[in-house]
Amino acid sequence: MRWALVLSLFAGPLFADTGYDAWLRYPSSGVVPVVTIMGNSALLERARQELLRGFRTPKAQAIVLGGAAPNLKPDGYQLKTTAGKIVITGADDRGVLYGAFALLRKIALGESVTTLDEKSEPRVPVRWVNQWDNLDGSIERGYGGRSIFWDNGAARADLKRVRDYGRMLASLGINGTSINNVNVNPRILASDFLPEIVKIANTLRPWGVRTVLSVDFGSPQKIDGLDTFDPLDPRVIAWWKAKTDELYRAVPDLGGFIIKADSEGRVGPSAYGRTHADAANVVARALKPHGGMIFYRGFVYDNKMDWRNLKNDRARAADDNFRSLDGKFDDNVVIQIKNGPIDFQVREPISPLFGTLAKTKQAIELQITQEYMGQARHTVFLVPMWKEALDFDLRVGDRATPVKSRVNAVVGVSNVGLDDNWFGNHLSQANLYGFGRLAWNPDLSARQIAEEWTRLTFGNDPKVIQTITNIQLNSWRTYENYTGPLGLQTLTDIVGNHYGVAVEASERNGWGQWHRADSDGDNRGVGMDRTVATGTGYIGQYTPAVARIYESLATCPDDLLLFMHHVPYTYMLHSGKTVVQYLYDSHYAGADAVNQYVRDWKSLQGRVDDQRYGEVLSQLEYQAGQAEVWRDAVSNWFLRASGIPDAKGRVGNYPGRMEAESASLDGYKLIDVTPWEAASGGKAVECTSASCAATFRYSGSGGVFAIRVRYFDTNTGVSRFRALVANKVIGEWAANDRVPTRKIDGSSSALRVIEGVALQPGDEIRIEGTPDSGETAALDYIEIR
Ligand code: GCV
Repeated sequence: MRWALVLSLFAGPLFADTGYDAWLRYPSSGVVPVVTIMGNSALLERARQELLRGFRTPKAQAIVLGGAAPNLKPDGYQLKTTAGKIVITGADDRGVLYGAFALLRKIALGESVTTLDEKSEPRVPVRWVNQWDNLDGSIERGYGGRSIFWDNGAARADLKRVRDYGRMLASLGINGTSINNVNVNPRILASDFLPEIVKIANTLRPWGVRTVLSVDFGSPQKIDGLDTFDPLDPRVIAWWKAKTDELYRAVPDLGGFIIKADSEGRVGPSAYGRTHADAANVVARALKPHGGMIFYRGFVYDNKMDWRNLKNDRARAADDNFRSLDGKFDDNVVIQIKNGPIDFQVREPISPLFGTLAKTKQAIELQITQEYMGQARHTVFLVPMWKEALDFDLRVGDRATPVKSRVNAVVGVSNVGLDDNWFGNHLSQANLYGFGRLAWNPDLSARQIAEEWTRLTFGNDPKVIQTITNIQLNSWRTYENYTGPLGLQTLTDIVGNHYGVAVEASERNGWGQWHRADSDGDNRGVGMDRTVATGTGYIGQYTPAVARIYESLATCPDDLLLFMHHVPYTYMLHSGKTVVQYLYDSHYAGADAVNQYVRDWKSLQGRVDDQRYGEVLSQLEYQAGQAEVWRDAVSNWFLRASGIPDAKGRVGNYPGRMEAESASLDGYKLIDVTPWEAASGGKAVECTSASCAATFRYSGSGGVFAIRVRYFDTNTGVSRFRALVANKVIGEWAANDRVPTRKIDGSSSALRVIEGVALQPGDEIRIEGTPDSGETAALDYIEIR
């Protein structure tokens, strides 16, 4: 037993690791420091404990914690070595805690701490995350398991995960989190619910993380039965004041509220013909005496727009709604604006509202949870995208105006859950890390953040650092390449799970995520005309210098072309390719890149602990299979729409592929798949009896091949599959993946690769499927490579 323990300590990275510790991994050898605290607070105590837990040097090091560092913004810290002691001072105790984490980061990164003399302070005072957790324990757009805060309508009995989340947030300098969904259950403000909030706030407080509540604007009516929630009604004004006072008596450091109003079915001031300023200010005035803030979301739009009207445009909504209100908000109101004008698509331009609002506080809202970005089943490192947003030059007054210079707060929708690794994917943790680091210092480079995260999370082996950093840094472009390049937005099921491919799901409905790809008529082409000259006029919402760039085809960047303009499929890009050929090429490049990630990751076997090695490998292999579905679906869809073949002859030609519908079927029945592009040839076969089989005859030459089986894995049951060649079993598997669909579609399409199969001409390849609980062991094709 004892030897097993000793061995496991020396086994390097090969032991099992659930990923729970994220980037907070500390050396196991070295001497514990002698830590003295100057002062007395829970925050200082946390800082001390953290140093005792993680600070290790060859000789005992004295560390002094506390005391004010002059001339620092709130939360800032100073690290200084004086007379052999490391002294951590701060603008406040929270700053000292952040200084302790900064010191630990230095140690973990192998930096010298012998002659420290540095200060650091955050760019913005408010660095919050939002959680979209429902009180029943589910999370809207959460991909890492159920809520760490709530279960069955109350605070979770065991709040250990909340404590550990607070620690993770503090390690990044994040100083607040909302704890419930912006699509609010009004009960959050019921008086008898308050003790539940208190439990969570008490757990987060020692980490300097303020609790924030999402509140429903109709609360006065929904909670206390007032017959109105009109923001100008004196009874409503009094209600907000009394409710806020009550909350602050129980949670004196509450950060404030978030409100989503008049958006996606939430009630708002429009019910009484009032403005968003009326709505925000009534709540702001209740918060003001307590130092609380209201984050009022700029995400206001009409989701029932007439798609036939080519002048309608959801992208205009935020600016249209808030432009005339600039200067009318109280000073503790912050307009929380998503980075792009639509909704966290794979690529969007910056929201013009950042340039428009000049007399109103604003926050940039980024999405850490990967809603339209592969839902943590795909690795997509979002820091490069956020950097582009924060660095975007709005040219206000024709002067350099990066977005990061306009915002007073940075907010990220995080949605961690109960999964051991918090997000459902080890590599997705880098997004929370990167968010926190950028919120503190938006000037850090994406590479620096990726490298830092990799070293803290996977260790200092140069090959590991280089491989993981490269995957991360290229992953956004890769994902864009196979899901929605040139500003098309993510070509997913936008009225459903926002995950799998469904090219037309965004069209012909009121949600306004249109890409206007036409297959006939005079307008045959693709993209949404948002120009001032002939389109929706959206481009005119930018400052003149930015508008000029987007308005002209000559200067509009290729990456956003189809967001801004409607062009023929044959339109020549700056890159020298036609639009349609670029669509084909980028999809092949994207799918190839993910296959390369799999190979790259395999080169890390033995250099990364076995558990995370295996889990990331499965994730990347799955992603590679999904990238091919996307590739084939989108390129076939555009082949049909444009009628223009792929100059490289790939689209529609799949050597070695044999469709299930042309196999000899025993029990399997032919079905049409919706959307058609989600299955090869638009068709699949499914089994509605006890078991079925599809038999293919191999007619190629003899050799050793990989057999790739494309099947469907829904979330209704666990079907089983068996593959046989000449009656010998070559593979068996269960369709038990975690996917967000009950349907046979792009989200459930899955790939099984069986390597090293010897085939002779005439061999029978047989796939047997056994359905389970409504999952029909459906098959799309097999491919021999
Ligand atoms: C919480 C998108 C998401 C919704 C989300 C909304 C918002 O529409 O799909 O799940 O609601 O944005 O940000 O409010």
